Amino acid sequence: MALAGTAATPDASAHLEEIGGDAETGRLVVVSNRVANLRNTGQAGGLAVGLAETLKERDGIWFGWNGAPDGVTGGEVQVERVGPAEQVTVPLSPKDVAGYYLGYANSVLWPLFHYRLDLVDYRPAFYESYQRVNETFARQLMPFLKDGDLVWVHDYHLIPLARCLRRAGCRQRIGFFLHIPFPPPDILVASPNHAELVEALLDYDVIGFQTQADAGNLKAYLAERSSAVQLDDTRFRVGTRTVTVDRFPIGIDAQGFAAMTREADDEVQIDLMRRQVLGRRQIIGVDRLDYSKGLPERLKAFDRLMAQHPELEKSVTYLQVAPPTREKVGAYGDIRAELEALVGAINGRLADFNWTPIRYIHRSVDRAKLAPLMRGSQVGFVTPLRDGMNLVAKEYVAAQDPENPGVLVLSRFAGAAEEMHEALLVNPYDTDEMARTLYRALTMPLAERRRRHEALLDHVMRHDARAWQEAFLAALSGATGSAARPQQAPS
Ligand code: GDG
Repeated sequence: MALAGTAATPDASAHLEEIGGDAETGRLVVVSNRVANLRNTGQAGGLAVGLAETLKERDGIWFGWNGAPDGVTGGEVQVERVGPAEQVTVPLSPKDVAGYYLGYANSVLWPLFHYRLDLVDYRPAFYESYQRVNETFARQLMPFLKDGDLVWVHDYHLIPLARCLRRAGCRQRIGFFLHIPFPPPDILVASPNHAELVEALLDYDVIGFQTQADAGNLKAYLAERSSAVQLDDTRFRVGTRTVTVDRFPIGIDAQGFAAMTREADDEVQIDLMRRQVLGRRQIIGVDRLDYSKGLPERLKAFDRLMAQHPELEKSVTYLQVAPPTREKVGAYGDIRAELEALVGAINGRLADFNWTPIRYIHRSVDRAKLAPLMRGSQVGFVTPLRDGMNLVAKEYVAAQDPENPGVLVLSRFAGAAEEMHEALLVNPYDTDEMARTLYRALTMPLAERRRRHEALLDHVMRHDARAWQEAFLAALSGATGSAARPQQAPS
């Protein structure tokens, strides 16, 4: 068992026993669709950095797809040793990249779980591919598992993995963490596979969600449509086993991100000084270009702000970083076209020779630049239509100067809103409210900014990536579900 950020000190085994891991082997086995590069985590976000550090410090495995679109499903497994950890990657065929990854995961589950039934592109062949890949991953992972391992599976790509592992004879504790929202029963049942998906989830010992609301949605489904018996707030009896359903809100490497703002990037500093000389404030948004992030709604709100407050012209700019993602899925091309048309229309109407109101970057920006860019922005504009958590909201808070902090404007429909009460919460569908709130953020007195930021920063620092991992792994270590599991013959 391994904990984030804990060095392999001589007393580590005592700590492992304390939380119920097996000190002899007790490894952590992380499984996710893509494997973070354990050699270079500099560009990665919170999850990859946190888990990679954990695995590098202690024995462990990270297993997943190698990311290439042209392999053979079930083909040769690559094992790379990085310190005490192993990075294990497997290939997928073009047919399964299309069916499992672009298809079922990103054209069915992603829109469905983000409440976007209008964008679900359901095809039976996608589901077959999804099942086939999960079965193949399970078969390829089995030889790497040792007694006492804790297996931690991540995200919607791999919901059936525990079921497939159990069928292959796996008796280790297996936990699942869903990074994205889990919808209410009325939405979930629109999927032809809802019953199989939930049954497969129940093969995990711990099912973790970002929020109380998400955990509540699974509990509501179980109450309405399953024979699982609720034992207490978080535990269910499923046949002879006990399954834990709980919230484990993900955090960021808050110290690390704050430290990045102190390593001044020359270009960012020059940009900041230029804005200071011109008396310009900046609103910043940082999101993968995804329809769940509410980007057109944000642009419309900025446009409305400018229409209502013409005095802000030339004194406020909006910087939106939106790197490309999943471009082979049709809905992503549509959102890009919509966004680019809006940016062009608003800039064309409002810009002057010496002022571009919206700066839109459709490329990935270096992480070392993102942190100081956030610090130099007076408003963090984070308004997804639906989001599991949203790490950018936490990064923006961690990046601020506590003496003169900016203001976080946050969607009510981001998981982060369940925790970040001192942000200015908005409904991302309400353009007027968003425009009013942007104005309030831009004109907020220093004392109120400091009061709000202090509370937010305290929360982000205390509930960081390490705390998240520790909480999840403690729950998984303590899980009794698999102990009561009857031995299953390998199929
Ligand atoms: C999923 C869930 C949940 C963004 N642009 C650039 C860049 N980023 C970084 C951000 C942040 C990460 O990517 C995005 O994380 P989010 O949480 O905002 O969103 P998703 O990618 O949708 O993540 C989400 C998360 O999983 C974790 O559980 O919070 O709800 O949807 O770290 O800073 N990084 C760099 N350049 C960019 O241009 N380097």
